[in-house]
Amino acid sequence: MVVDSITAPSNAPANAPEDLVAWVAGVAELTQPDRIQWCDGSEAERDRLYAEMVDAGMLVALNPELRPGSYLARSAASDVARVEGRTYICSEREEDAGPTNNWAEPAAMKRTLASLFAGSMRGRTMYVIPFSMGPLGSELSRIGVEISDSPYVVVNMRMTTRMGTPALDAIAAGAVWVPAVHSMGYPLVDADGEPRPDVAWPCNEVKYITHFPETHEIWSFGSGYGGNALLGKKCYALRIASVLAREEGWLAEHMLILRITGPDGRVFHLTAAFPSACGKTNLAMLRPTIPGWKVETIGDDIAWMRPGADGRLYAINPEYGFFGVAPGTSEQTNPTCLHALAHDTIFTNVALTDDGDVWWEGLTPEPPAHLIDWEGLDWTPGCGRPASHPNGRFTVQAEQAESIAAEWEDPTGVPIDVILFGGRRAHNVPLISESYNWSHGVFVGATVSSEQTAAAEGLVGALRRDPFAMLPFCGYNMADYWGHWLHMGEVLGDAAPRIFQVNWFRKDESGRWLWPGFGENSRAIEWALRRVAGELGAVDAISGRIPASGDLNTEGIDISEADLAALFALDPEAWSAEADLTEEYFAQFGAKVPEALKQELWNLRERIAAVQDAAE
Ligand code: TSX
Ligand code: MN
Repeated sequence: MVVDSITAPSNAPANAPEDLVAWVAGVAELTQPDRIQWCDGSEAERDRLYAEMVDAGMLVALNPELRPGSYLARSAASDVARVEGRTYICSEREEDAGPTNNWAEPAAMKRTLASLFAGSMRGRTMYVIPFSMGPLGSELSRIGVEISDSPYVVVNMRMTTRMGTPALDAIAAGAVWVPAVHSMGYPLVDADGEPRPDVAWPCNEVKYITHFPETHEIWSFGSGYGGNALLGKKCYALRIASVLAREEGWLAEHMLILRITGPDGRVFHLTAAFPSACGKTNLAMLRPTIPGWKVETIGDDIAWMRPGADGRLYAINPEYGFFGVAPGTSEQTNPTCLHALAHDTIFTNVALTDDGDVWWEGLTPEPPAHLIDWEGLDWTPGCGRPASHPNGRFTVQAEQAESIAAEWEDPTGVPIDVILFGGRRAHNVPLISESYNWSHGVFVGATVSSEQTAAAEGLVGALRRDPFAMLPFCGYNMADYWGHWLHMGEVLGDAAPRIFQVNWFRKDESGRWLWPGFGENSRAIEWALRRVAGELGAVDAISGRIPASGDLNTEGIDISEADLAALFALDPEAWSAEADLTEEYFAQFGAKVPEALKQELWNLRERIAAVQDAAE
């Protein structure tokens, strides 16, 4: 389905509705591509694109014996991550974007975009990519159409969303769809209109990742990387979906989803929100070390949740694949993930081995003697540069994970029992504690933080807040989002999931990890599930309810009584200082901070004071 003239948008599939065809024609008129290709999502289409990209030098085909069906892309050094500084929420009113988002007036941003997109696809193919976030036909799913001039985007969208003809058929049957326009911003003509050659990773110095929450539109210019370009993921499934969710009474969250079966066969479902660099994908593919427990994966990044007919909260994973950070993934940290990457995987910005396979920091204790690094340069172990970019990625279909649950595509979703909020905290926050009630849980989610670990992040040890792990992903005012969570608690009532705070990263004074983490985290999860099952009591503490002595299952691990006590130690002075920081943090949201969260801060101070009084 390729035509040579944009004057013939009739190359659209016969069932493409008029409004879709007109939108595609309008974007083509603006961006002036040489060709339009409507993507059907087939393997033949994918293989044709792979071959074209290998020919053009945009992809390296990996050794089919070692890594069948797999490819390596190397991006431009200037285009290696999401660009939060260039990400905008363009609501009519600035206060609806809130203090944690960049805001631009929608009409002004549309003018800026119109000039950037004008002619931006000259010399290129414009791909029309219909996709479904969530299983086709599910009440919880949503359709989108991305237009992109990047074939890399097409093959990645095919693995991370349900892309192609079935999504177009849903539109033809009347489904509402979100328009999402993407251009790398590198037309194959120069400023004088003369043809110019392509490059291995086209992009533009100028980047804009823009969202229009009132009209439910996405426009992204200048980057070909990850969440900047695969618009179904962060742009749609989080930023726009968070807006839709508030309008319609559901939740679009930056959470993994797990299915857990206990020794007695009882099944639980859990979602968990963590800021970056906390090992979310590792938890999504957890191998429990405690006998009799089984963990299966439903999703590793995003959960869409809605009250079901029985009043409980049901979750789907809107994605079809994983787009995860490769460095640090190993047989030790996440064997399930590593095995999923054995074939049919796209790697981006990792190193190439001499035998045509991939390597990244952390994959093996010893690096190979020679590599081609993520920038395409010769690399040897002593050279002083990392071989892969720290944000180097894999793209793989979820079904390739051996841990994937049979229910992961269930259109009704799975009923959620437990929600975890985690951060990376060397001090203060215990291994696990249970929220006193829903509004306390929302307070915990709203105040989640990680300690900064690198000077580049700011003051080392300072708290970086990442409320609900949604700081860069909420499509509207963060304080209004907290209000929506409080509202959902009222809707759910007694059927609401129980909320827990976890911290795998606590250290002693000498900087030693107090908790072994990884598969052993199943012990903390077991405690949470046994609480939900009503099998265990708990001890009221400053942060919430913590395990009574002996209730956390430590059978089979070597952990001293002193370390165990230190994992749950709660210092009232340190918590008092943290409460002061929380008050300052809330102040930036002004009058929008919900009363219930101010009350929770008050309650926290009361619990701290009670401990201090008892000590006197
Ligand atoms: O992913 C991690 N998880 C969650 C696993 C399900 N990581 C890696 C974080 C970077 C992405 C962790 N690192 C975890 C963890 O639970 N815990 C730690 C800290 C840690 C690191 C190494 C050890 C112990 C703790 N090693 C030994 O004790 C030998
Ligand atoms: Mn994420």
